[in-house]
Amino acid sequence: TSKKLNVKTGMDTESIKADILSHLRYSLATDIETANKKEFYKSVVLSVMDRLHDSWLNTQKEYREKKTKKIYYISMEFLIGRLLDNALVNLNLEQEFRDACKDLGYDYEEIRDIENDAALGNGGLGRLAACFLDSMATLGLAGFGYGIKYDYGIFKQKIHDGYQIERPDDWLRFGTPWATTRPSVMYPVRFYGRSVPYTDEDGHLRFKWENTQHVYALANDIPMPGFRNGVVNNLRLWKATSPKSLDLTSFNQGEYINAVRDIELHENISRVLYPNDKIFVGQELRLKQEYFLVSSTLQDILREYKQQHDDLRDLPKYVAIQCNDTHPNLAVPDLMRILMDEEGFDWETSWDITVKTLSYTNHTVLPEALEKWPVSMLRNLLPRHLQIIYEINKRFINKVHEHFGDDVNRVRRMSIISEGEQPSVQMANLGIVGTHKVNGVAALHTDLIKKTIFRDFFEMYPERFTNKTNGITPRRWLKQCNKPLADLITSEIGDSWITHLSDLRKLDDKVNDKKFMKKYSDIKQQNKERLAAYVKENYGFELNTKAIFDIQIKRIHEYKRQLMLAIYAAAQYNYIKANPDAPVVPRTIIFAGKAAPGYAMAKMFIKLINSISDKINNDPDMEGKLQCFFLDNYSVTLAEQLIPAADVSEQISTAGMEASGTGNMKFALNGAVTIGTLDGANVEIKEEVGDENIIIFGLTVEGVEELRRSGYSSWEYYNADKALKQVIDQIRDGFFEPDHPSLFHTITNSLLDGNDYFLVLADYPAYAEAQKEVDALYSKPDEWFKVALYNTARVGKFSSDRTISDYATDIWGCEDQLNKGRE
Ligand code: 26R
Repeated sequence: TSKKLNVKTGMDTESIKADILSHLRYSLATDIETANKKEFYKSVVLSVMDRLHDSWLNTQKEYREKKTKKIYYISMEFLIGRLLDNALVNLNLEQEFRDACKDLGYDYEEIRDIENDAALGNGGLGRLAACFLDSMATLGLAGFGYGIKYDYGIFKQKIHDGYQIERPDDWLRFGTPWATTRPSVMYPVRFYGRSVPYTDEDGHLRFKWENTQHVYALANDIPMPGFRNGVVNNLRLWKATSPKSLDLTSFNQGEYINAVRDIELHENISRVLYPNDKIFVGQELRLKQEYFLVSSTLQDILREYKQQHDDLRDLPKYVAIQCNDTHPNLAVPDLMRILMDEEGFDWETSWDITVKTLSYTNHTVLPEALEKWPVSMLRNLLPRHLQIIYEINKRFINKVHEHFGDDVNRVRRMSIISEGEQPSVQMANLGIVGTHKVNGVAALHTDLIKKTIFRDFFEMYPERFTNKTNGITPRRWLKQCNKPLADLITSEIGDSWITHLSDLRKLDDKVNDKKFMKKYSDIKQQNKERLAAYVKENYGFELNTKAIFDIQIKRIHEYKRQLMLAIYAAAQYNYIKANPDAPVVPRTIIFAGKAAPGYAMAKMFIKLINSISDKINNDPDMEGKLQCFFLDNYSVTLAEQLIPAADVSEQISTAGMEASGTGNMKFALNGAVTIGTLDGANVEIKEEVGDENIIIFGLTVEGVEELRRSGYSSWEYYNADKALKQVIDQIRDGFFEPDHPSLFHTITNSLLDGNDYFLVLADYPAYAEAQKEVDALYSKPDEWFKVALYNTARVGKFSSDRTISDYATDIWGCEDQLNKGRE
């Protein structure tokens, strides 16, 4: 072509090709003839980065120049997954890069699949943070993500002989071209030492934190582009590095070698993501990670602030800091410490600034997940912070007395410090007392925290509590992962839905449009076949694409009740064996999910699912009727394959235990029918799609309470339901594991002698009935796909754009930024 190439920023295929070739040669010292796929992938990403840099710099410059209020989202987890597709969708350069790859001899899909997931999270909380970054950029909010650049993300899961085994997730082995290290942005983070009182010039008592040890936090930035709006926000991930100034001159050779070897000890802080989901384990390294994140982030926020403003008393006017769960709640005492010890403010002024700047999101009511750091550990690691926490608590307890009078039990419940054998700091209480807004993540969840775990606090500070129902980004969870459906929708109603998801309501009218409905159902079939090919290729299983694809994917946890679906699978097996000639609606049940490495019961569930799967899949009588699979190593990328292919979405937690769920939203958007309990956001999904378009079963929160109060006995349910009893007996007696018949006794004991805390048996009969409804509906394809379409059309509320707008308006005080960003 005669057009002049603009190698670094040209948006045409020829410029992009030239840039890829230039990166191969000048960034990677290879060329198109000798490069391997990984190198080609790297050059592609570097070429994408070139096309982000101007917008990235301009966006940040504009925020500075206009003194825009900045929103800091602090999170120990960002489960962002792959970035290439997302960047290209947002830049609107998918076709150009596809063509460029093709012209250079590569298949785009093949290159895309080189990328390792950035799996810096456990599950819902981390993925939510990633969706929020996408929405903040798309809305044009000055949003900044702050987290840790773990060398190892969530472990890789393999299955050996049916058991989960864990392998390190070495995602950075070949580096990542998405992260830019910023040597100019580095802060010391201090630990240990002691708090020393002194009197300042004005005669005030003050404290210095002395004799500390320190590590450095080094900034690594990942660009977060908005959807086709020229905005590129920043995700800053801190990497721990050792202090540079080791005094090596006094060392002999042995000490020198040891000193260099010890560098690695400092770097251990950002080595690995803790793989616990909802179980608090009070390890010092984890506490170090949390303070490492908080300290470096606050230093960065305040340095940036001081470059643009001169009075820290205006901090809440220009800065909002959101803590993702209690994990970053040391921000409360750390900001107090900075304002008092380093900036010289008095307590009251510091407190006012701190509370008005910070807010905190609660993501679970499970008591075992609440962080309680031993006072002894804090005293050792962060003595000045502990001292401040004690002072916060003292002043707070006085307020409690003022508010409620002498109510010792209430004071004990509300105290930030819990006394007893092992005094500890209740991080949730600290978060409520030290911030101006506390939010739950779905309407039901917010009601529950007000009535249960935070009841006393709600009575004292009702205006502090607010609901922000979770959401998901429609860019990744429809436009990217389900291109055929996205294209069909756009051809019918235009593409405004990508940023205004409620516009999907326009599809409501299409239920009677036969031609449209044919296309809609064909796409589901096509997605099922695409998934089948993927599963064949990656797992070796042959999925029956004529069957209902019935999918449960999420962390393995007792309260999520994977066991209930496993029991249903076994019961179906028994039914088909006993009624070989009876008609059945074919089903393919698919599980995926990781168990925390220390969670024995969850790991046993995986083994059980695999044993039941083996039984089913190896029995010729099941052919064409029933299949069951556990897909190992669940990830964001695997979810992107599974969700568009799902017919049925399993959302079957014990009512009151799933704070929100976000997978439920992704499935509904992609036209799967939910079978679920009235828990978390399922309640709101039902309100949106209508009662006829979701299959709800089982105990409600009130029902659960009532049943427990009146004396639940799982034995009664076991004896009352023959099919259920048969399966439990089979599990107990080794039917699924003949070589080790007692293997699953931990499971059956917890169901029977342990009285089934999660009420699997209580809900099972209703669940089995609901599954019959699924079969009946699926047998009438026209009706089935109407229901499916109503799901796609009516879940616009669950766009994370809506969630973020609500945070912006009710918590962050930056609603003025919303309309600008939308253009
Ligand atoms: C510190 C440790 C005990 C811990 C690790 C991880 C505590 C909590 C978590 C993560 C949690 C609680 C989590 O992921 N919660 C989920 O948050 C989602 C987003 O709000 C919800 O959709 C989901 O229901 C909830 O379980």
